[in-house]
Amino acid sequence: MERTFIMIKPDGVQRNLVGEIIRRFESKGFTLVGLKMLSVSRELAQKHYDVHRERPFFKGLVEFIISSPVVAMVWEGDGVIASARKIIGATNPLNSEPGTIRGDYGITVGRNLIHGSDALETAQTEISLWFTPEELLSWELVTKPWLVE
Ligand code: DAT
Ligand code: MG
Repeated sequence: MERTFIMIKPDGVQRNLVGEIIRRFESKGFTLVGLKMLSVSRELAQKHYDVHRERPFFKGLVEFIISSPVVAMVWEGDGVIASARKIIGATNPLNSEPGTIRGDYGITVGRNLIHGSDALETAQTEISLWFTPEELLSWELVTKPWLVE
């Protein structure tokens, strides 16, 4: 079953949007299989954003992610990776559609509230970077027959 890594960034936590953000993935019908709050180490932040290492915003991005606690999650379901990206919205919140998390709550790219894996391979890499296998649960929603045929 497909899984994706989602992180509520420090701004999402500080702005009391943890419940609202989790609600959107829950209401959609995806299954939460891992959840933890943590202060991110510089090393983890740098590894997570390694693809952006050469970009001018890299240093500021790492400082931001380690500045205050985050909520890290793994969500499961058919098509969850692409669907979560739609729920999250475009990278720059000024371009994100209303109804998306970034579109509803953000105005600047450096404070865009949430991270979501962008493809199957990055999802797998990110999940194993942030969670141990023991921290991930395999379970089935009792409502599943009412969500999928
Ligand atoms: P996304 O988070 O939508 O996958 P990304 O992977 O291109 O976007 O970039 C990772 C994060 O880096 C993004 O959420 C916010 C920050 N970022 C991206 N482009 C930026 C820019 N031009 N200026 C400042 N921060 C930027
Ligand atoms: Mg990205």
